[in-house]
Amino acid sequence: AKDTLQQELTPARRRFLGTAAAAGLAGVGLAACSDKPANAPAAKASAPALGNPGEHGNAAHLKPGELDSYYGLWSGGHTGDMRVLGLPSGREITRIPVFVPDALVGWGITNESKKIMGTKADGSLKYTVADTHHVHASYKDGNYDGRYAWINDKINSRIGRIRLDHFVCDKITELPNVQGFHGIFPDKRDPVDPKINYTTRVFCGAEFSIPLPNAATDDGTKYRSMFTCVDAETMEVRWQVLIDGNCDLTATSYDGKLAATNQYNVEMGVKYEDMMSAERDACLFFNIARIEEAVKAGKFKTVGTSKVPVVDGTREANKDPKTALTAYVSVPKNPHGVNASPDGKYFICAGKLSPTGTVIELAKVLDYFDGKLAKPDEAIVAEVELGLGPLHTAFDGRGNAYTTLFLDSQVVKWNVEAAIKFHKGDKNAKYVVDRIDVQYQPGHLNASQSETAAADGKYLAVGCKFSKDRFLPVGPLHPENEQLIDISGDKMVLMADHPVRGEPHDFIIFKRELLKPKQVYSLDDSPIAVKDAKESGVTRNGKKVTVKMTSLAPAFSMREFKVKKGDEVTLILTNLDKVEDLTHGFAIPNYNVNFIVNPQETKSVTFVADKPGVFWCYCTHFCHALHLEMRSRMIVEA
Ligand code: CUK
Ligand code: CUA
Ligand code: CA
Repeated sequence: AKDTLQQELTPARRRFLGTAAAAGLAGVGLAACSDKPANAPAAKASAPALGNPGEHGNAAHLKPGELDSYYGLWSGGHTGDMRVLGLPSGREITRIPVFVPDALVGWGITNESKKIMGTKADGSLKYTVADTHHVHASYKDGNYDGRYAWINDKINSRIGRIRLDHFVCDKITELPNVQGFHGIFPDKRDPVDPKINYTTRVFCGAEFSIPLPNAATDDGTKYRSMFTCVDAETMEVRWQVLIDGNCDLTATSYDGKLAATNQYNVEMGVKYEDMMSAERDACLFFNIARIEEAVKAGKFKTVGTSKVPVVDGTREANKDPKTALTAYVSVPKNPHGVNASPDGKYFICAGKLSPTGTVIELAKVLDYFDGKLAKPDEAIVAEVELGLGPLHTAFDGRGNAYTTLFLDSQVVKWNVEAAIKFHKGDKNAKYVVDRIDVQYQPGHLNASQSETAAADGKYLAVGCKFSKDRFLPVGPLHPENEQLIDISGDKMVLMADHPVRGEPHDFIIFKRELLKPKQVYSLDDSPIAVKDAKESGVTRNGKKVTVKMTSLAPAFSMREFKVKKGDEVTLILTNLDKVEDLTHGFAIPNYNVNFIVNPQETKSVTFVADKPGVFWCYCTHFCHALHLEMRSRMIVEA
């Protein structure tokens, strides 16, 4: 085995892999998703772009004590969490548990987190698996305002909200009537009220079609998909739109008037062969103001037991553009990704199975809704060849788009206005500006501030789905390779590889000044805070026992407490330490209890004291020279 490893890592072997892979490029098809060697020539990849550093040189390496200049919010994939990275260093600063339990903070253990996550009648968690793909944050005036971020769970169709003052999830909503909730995007302002220049809605696209209401029907022609609007503040579902085809990703316009989803299954097939049978699929636009008028006017139905208003967005019901709620703009074969350009003018859909990028002009989509265009497809202003397997697009704010090419293992930089000229017939318009190999097979990419009107064109992060030979081997499961590219100059320059634990998809990158997180809680943040150590004690109401406790390094307010076997114990712990970074933990052996309390934070747990004996409750989070001595005894009397 050692020999094999050695062989794998020798330069000759890598060169061989590179050439073989390059030769294999001609035959790419669906098979490129397979376990074949990476497409990008490894020999080339192993020669880093030193000697050609862009404006940022090797800024990816920060000196000890230096802080990053950007926050990155990453979806965690099927770990169900959200990751916070600092950029350009690529250092992972924290993980925010959302849909799945987390042992560090006690997510899924404390009463407060269980209430957010959702429980069954017996008090256990409703779900313990999730699959997060997309993270987007709230806007004001076209830029991030630092209030919230939202993240999707594709498995159980849940949307989670993260408060960006505390970096914690505070609400989760399960969407009714849908499966495979995938694309998510907040609006950027209200379509009608000019005073509402900030996010008030979050749009959610459902990828899978199901019988409505769900029933055991194997006839796929009866399955339908919906587009959902969630209220950004209350997190309640406002309305849904019944559509033809499916949803994949979601984008919103800067004027608040339009939202869109790319559709790869206009065929409404249940097998992939059927899903790729049509030459063109679609980018489906939603006229938000009209949809909300229809809801207000009572022109909706409901589905099953759900009370959510469902309006009709199907092709058949929306033939007259002047009253249409939806417009289906056709896009080549199984597109993936729809992204809004920072100038507010265009949505770009990548072709995935077609080597093209489609540029749709939003002003023309609005013209269509005004009856000024005969067909929605007249809003297409460019459809240009980019390379094989285009997926997602980011922007630099200087008119250039950057699209991942999954099959080519590349990022292509292209100029949008030049692409429009080329499409119009100016064959001298050179729209492809640059290409760079990435390692390997990129999915999402995003540039600093790319999803805002303040796109700054400095850094581009690329989420490579395969890392192959880029890191020390750690067994069969490889990390993902999040690469960082300097896009400040004409040529893209690869700056760094960063391994991340599987399996992030999308992420956003924004200037650190846009966030002002709090680093200490307020006692008033919790209605059950034990605000003074003197309030500590055990109170009994029949078999229900409440234990109130505080922590102040290096001691808990009660060195011991007694309960009786069979009691239902609710333990409330407030951390009275005010010092930044002074977190305590609270673990009870054999009771499956462990959680942390940050400075001035309160949490509670409820459990049945079913085992008699002495249980040393101890602090799990290193806090003080006497951290190991920071204990309390729970004495459960038989
Ligand atoms: S999807 Cu993963 S690479 Cu879920 Cu945004 Cu495109
Ligand atoms: Cu308190 Cu460790
Ligand atoms: Ca299709």
